[in-house]
Amino acid sequence: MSAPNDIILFHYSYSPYARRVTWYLTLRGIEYAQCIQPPVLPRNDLTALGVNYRRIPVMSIGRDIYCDTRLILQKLEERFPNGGLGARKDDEKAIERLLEKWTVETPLFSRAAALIPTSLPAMKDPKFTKDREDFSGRPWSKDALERGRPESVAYMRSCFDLLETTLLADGRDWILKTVKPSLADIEAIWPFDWLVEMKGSMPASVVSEKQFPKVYAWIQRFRAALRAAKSTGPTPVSLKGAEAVKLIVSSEFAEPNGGVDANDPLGLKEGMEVEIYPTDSGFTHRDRGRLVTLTAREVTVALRSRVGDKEMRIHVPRTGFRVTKVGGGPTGSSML
Ligand SMILES: N[C@@H](CCC(=O)N[C@@H](CS)C(=O)NCC(=O)O)C(=O)O
Repeated sequence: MSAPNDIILFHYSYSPYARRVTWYLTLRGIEYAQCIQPPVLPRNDLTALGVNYRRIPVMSIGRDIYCDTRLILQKLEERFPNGGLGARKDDEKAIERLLEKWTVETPLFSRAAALIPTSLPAMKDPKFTKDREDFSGRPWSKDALERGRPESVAYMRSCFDLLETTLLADGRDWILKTVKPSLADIEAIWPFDWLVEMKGSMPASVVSEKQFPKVYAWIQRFRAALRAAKSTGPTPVSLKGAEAVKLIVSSEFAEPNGGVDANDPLGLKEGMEVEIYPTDSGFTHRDRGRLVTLTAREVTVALRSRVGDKEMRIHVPRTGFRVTKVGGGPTGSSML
């Protein structure tokens, strides 16, 4: 077994974040391997690689491990520049990046997630709810979820409205008036597609095809484009955990280190022992290693895999993650 293009995506199929990446790969026809993960911890395959980060998806290219879809999509755009889906003009790039920030970095997705019907089997499974308590750092309560629902419906309605009355208002097929879906469509569509697919997430009297015909039609077009790309494109190679781990630890690095910016506001130095972790959720799962890259857009630490004792490099985006020097010091604490 091998991984086409050395890419292995660790995910589970109903992760809306993972779909951002699988859709991108499908629309581009890029071959890859996948290693399906359980929806709750433990995730032994990632642990074997030395990865503590607990969110999904994670992508490896050789011994470089990329966390967070913002960084994963950027890396794929750079690694496969011919036929990339990213915008070319500055104002279009701005729309694309602002859409990424809107859907990934604002409360939008947690509002969407608050609309998961509490009648879904997973929501009644104590293993799942306990796992998500640990993830969010907040106690799980069906009553609190039900009480918060009307506010979240109102929040999401305003998001549907924004798309209906601005970006899609003139009847265009795709956000940047492209002939096919572009990265801007992926950046925008994923939470909306997820909610529309999830029966019972929103009352039809408030959010439906009737109130938001352009958003619903855009979602249908996007799904059709994906179906078409899937029917002609490559099927991902499925790897078992042990196979994926073996392939990764015996491969090379995909890219050189990016260096540590001497001007970075944190004042950290190359080679320092640091911890990296997300600031919004899953923050108790930290990766500790030697700082090898610190730039305006990325942080990378080198650590060793548990299986095979090989150096691995864990990459995360520069924003939405905290980097702290092990043992304290100037960056060892924060109020946030
Ligand atoms: N900002 C992250 C968010 C990823 C995220 O929150 N993923 C969800 C799955 S959709 C997750 O990891 N949930 C907890 C889990 O699966 O352990 C990204 O863009 O990749």
